[in-house]
Amino acid sequence: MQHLSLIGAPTDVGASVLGASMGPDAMRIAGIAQALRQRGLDVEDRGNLVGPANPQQAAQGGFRHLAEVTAWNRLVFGAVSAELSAHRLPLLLGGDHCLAIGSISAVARHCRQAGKRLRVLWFDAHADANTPASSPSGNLHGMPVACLLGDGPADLTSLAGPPALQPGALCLIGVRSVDATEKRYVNDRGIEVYDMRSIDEIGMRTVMTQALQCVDADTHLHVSFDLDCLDPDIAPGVGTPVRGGPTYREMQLCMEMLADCGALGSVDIMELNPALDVRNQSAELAVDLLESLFGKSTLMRA
Ligand code: EXY
Ligand code: MN
Ligand code: MN
Ligand code: MN
Repeated sequence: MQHLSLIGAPTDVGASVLGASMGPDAMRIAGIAQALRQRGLDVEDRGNLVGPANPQQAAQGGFRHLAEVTAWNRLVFGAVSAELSAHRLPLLLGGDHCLAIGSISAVARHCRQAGKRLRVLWFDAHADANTPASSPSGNLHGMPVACLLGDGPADLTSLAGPPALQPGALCLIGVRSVDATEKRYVNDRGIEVYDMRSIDEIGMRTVMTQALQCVDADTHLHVSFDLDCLDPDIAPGVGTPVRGGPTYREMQLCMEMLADCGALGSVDIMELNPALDVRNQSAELAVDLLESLFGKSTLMRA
C-alpha cells in the first residue's frame, strides 16, 4: 500500500494576485482525501502549515516578501522532509508556486541521502525562471526554477545545502508565457522544455515518453504541477491564466503515463485560486487529475 500525506501550505506570499492562500481548503472541499483513499491509498491529511501573513509590500532589492517567502519555504522543507523520512509520499497543496523551492529542496536532500536520481517534471504555463535581477514583478512565484538551480537569494538557494537541481534533472512542460530573460536563462542551461508548440507538433504521448525516458528504478520522480499549465477554459481558478494550454484529455494522458512509470515520489499541486474559480471546478479538476496520477484508469486497463 502506498502511504501519502497531504500538506496544506495556505499562502499567496510569492504572488501579486491574492487568493492562492485558499487553495488547500478548496481541494479538501473537492474531496481530495476521499478520492485518493478510494484509490486504495493510505492518506493522512496533516492539515495546514501556519506561517507569516502576506504583507502586500512593493519589491525591495528585486523581490517581494523575501523574509516571508523564506519562512514559508522553511516550513514546507521541514514538513516534506518529515514525510520522506517516514517513507510517505508528500503531496503539497499550494499555495503559490514559490513553495516548490522548499518542497523540491527537501526532495533533493532526500535523494542525495538515499542515493536516488532525481527527476523533476515542472508543469506550468510559465518558466518560473526569473532571478531577482531579471524579474519584471519581484514576485517569487516567478523565480523557483532559478532558485532551485542555485540562482537567487542565498536564503532560498541553500535550503538543502548545495543547489537542489542540476539543469539536466529538470523538464518544463506546457510552457507558453516566457519573459525574454527567462528564455535566455533556460536555453543557456540546456533545460529540457516541451512548450505548447512542441505539444502541438509531436503530441502529448511523445512528449511524455521523452520526458520519462531517463526514469528508471533508481529514480525519484517529482511532479510540480502549477494549475495554470491547464487551459484556463477548464481551469479558470488561477491567478496568472494564459490561454492555449493542454486540454483535459491531454492532461489525463500525462497523468496516466506518469502513473504507469511507477517512479512517482512526491507532488506539488500549486496556484489554485478559489477566489477566481467557478463553483470550485478547478479544484475538482485537480482532484480528478490526481486520481489518474495515482493510478485510476479506465476499464480497458483494469
Ligand atoms: N514571468 C512573470 C514574472 O516573473 O513575474 C510571471 C510569473 C507567473 C508565475 C506563475 C506561477 O507560475
Ligand atoms: Mn524514500
Ligand atoms: Mn509556476
Ligand atoms: Mn504558472
